[in-house]
Amino acid sequence: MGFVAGAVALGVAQLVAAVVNQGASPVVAVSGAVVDATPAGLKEWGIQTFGSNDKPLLVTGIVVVLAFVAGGFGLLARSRVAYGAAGLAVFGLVGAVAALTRPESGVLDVLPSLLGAGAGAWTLSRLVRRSRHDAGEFHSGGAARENVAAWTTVADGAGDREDSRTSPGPRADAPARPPVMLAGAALHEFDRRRLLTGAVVGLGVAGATGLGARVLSGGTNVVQARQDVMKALPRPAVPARPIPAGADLRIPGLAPFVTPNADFYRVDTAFVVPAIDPATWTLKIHGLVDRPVELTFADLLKRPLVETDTTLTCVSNDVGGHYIGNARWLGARLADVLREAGLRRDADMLLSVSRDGWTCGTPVDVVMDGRDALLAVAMNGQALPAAHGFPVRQVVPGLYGYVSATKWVTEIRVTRFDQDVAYWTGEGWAPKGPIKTQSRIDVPGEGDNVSVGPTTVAGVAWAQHKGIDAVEVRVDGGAWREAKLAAVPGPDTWRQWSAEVDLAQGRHKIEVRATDATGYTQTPVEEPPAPDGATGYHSITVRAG
Ligand SMILES: Nc1nc2c(c(=O)[nH]1)N[C@H]1C(S)=C(S)[C@@H](COP(=O)(O)O)O[C@H]1N2
Ligand SMILES: [Mo]
Repeated sequence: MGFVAGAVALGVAQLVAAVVNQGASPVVAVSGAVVDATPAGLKEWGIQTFGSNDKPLLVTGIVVVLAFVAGGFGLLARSRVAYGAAGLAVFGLVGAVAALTRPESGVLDVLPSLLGAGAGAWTLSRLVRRSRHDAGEFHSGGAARENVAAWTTVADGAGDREDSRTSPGPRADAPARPPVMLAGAALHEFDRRRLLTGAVVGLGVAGATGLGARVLSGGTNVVQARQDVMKALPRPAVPARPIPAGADLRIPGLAPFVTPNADFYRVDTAFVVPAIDPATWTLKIHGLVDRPVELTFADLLKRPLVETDTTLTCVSNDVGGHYIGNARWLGARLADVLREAGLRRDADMLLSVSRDGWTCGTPVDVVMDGRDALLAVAMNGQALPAAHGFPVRQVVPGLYGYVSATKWVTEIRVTRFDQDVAYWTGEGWAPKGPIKTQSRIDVPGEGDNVSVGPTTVAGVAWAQHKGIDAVEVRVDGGAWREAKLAAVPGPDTWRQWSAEVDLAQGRHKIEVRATDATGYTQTPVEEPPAPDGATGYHSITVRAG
């Protein structure tokens, strides 16, 4: 029972992991945590002794240990179901904590362990109930034994029911069973079959969920593949400009200049993150080109790679929204690849296609104008996280994600806007999506209480590929006052800002607006995100007291 419950827990956990995040499988997370916690000497011994088999061996070891521990939970459940369930809960917690301690983990990563443990505990309680039905009534419960005696007597016809009672007991409680149930041995057999069926069903569920997880992840171990890519990442031929010392004002509550991968917003239509093996990945470039090409991942890594700091932004943001993040990308120049393929003059759109069929239409002139439009393979020094496009995605400074940032990209069809329609354009969003100049207040937070007198207001502003020239704030509709701008490495990232405002007692509305390097100042006119990006000033209300 314990083993079956453990198998169900593991199967469900793997399946949830495949759906939620390629990297969050509890077994993989625990393996990773074990490896990290292993002293260097022992680790090196493991690598030397087992070579590249060290990881499969570790996983096998963990699974064997899990099988024994799960069997132990079955034994615990014999005295009380709750003990077994508690064991599984501890199991789940260990998996969840291991998942959270992995680099780049997020809160969602606890789901596989917790849902798996829940499914295991439920299975255990069902199985124990089936076995109780058997053992409880015929081998342990005193009252049950008594009832058996009573029924047996009746069945034997050996006299009057009163006389047959061998011990005092609530005769009225005896269930009114039909005579066929009287043969104790037959009932015993029947219940054992029920228990067996339950166990078989449990194993079936475990197998099916485990198999489902494999199918969903395409049999590709993305965690392993990412680690391999990480080892093979070339140095940039063109390193990014160093991030200036003053780029991060380090104000608590203010978005950091570089968004860690684990905190980076995620927007896509993929219910299951595509699992792509870089060894078989190719990028097909065809359509309005003289020489269609199909690049492999190795081809891409052989090209001179460029490193850039670029802020991605989603068109779906309300004013003040958080679907925005800044990362250091490493990748091949898309413009060079297109030029080599013989880009035709009449082409004005790149219809990029993701492994899962999602499409994106990018204006050719933007990609070719010299900005750092990349086929990116790394994000903040790591291979792309599975959720952010592993192994290759597009990054184009200045365009909203839905027209530029194709993750899991496998194909670029060079075409024309008057001939093709990309995924979101077909849903009514604008065909071309230049990012609108915007700004956001991060500190204080909406509705915060602050003290009377000077208060620091801080946030970020962005106008990718133009650059931010000024940020102003005003209180209660008063005069605009210039904020102090943090340093930036270039025009393609967001820019932190801060300002001091003096607040009298009471409620106050604080607003922000930005001016980009073309001289354009944000419009106060409020527009919703559809069809081409929200406008208006971000504002917060605080109470000074
Ligand atoms: N394959 C694929 N790529 C995609 C999308 C998608 O749905 N599928 N969404 C796009 C949108 S709308 C945005 S804003 C960015 C978000 O990138 P991120 O999830 O890495 O932050 O990815 C873009 N690339
Ligand atoms: Mo987006």
